[in-house]
Amino acid sequence: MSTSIATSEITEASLASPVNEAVAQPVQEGLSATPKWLPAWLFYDAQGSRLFERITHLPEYYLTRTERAIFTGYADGIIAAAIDAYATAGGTGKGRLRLLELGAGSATKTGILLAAAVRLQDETEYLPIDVSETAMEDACASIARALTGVVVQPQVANYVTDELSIPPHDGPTLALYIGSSIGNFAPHEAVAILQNLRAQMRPGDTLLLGTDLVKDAATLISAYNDHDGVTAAFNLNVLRRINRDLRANFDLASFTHQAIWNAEQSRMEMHLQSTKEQTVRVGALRTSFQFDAGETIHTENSYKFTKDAIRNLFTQSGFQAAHQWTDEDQLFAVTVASAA
Ligand code: AVI
Repeated sequence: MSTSIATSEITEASLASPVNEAVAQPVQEGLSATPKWLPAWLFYDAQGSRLFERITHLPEYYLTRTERAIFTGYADGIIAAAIDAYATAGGTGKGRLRLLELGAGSATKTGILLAAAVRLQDETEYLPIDVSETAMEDACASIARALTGVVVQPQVANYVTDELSIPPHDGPTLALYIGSSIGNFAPHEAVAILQNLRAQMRPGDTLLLGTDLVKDAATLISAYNDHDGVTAAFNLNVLRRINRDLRANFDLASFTHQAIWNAEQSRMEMHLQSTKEQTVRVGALRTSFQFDAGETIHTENSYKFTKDAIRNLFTQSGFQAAHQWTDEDQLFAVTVASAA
């Protein structure tokens, strides 16, 4: 080992704040792989979450406004479907319908369904489950501000990696998994998430799943490659996060955003492409990663569903589709399924 390398390692180590292992491990694994990849959850630091919020307002990103419009148009029917499914399954609990949500909801979309539940039964329990305490606090505060009659009982838990533990309830539960969040998981992971939820449900409980539908490639690609470059900034922000969390020296100007429709896998893919041959140092890992000109890092999959694929997903995870609502352009589907 040369003196200069030893010195730089000591300097990096001694300047180091404690290494964020949750970030270090997947970055080490993903950037050592061929082709290189990074997990999509790395997008969501404070800046990434702000950029995602901006994406949801972009004209090209039809997903959020379309799902919201379906909720606005059919909220009463959605709540009625959940209550009916409980009665049909012979549920005898005396309690009111409660809403549970995988992920911390925002007042806007979840609030539409909560408001419908409150209209029907005066008071509604709402149990958001999210890994981020901060996201949960923000969501609970905005729900509480926007709606009276909602009793919020947040739970901090990772519903992807850990077994869920949902408090018992003497009445029906409607679990929300909305916003096309299921689409960011590989098919086997999506089944595992829904099975985890199903294991905690009782006969007559229901799941409301929001899924983006397969459509023409041009519409999909522009939703993930908007004119103003907000999605590009969101994608590139993952490198900024690694620079900060792991003391790396990614030059963001030498990577470009790519959005690709993979028809065979039925998914939009996001990648970051290196514009030149370069070496990137990741101080906290004491490793450098080599990039060829044109080499890519695969940063996200966003699966798009046909109606058959939605039905299959439910069947594989122990649910049965009961009602489905879509917009008139068939962009997005909201399906209520009962625990089979
Ligand atoms: C959070 N998720 C459902 C978004 C999606 O559409 O897959 C994340 C996103 N990626 C690029 N734009 C939005």
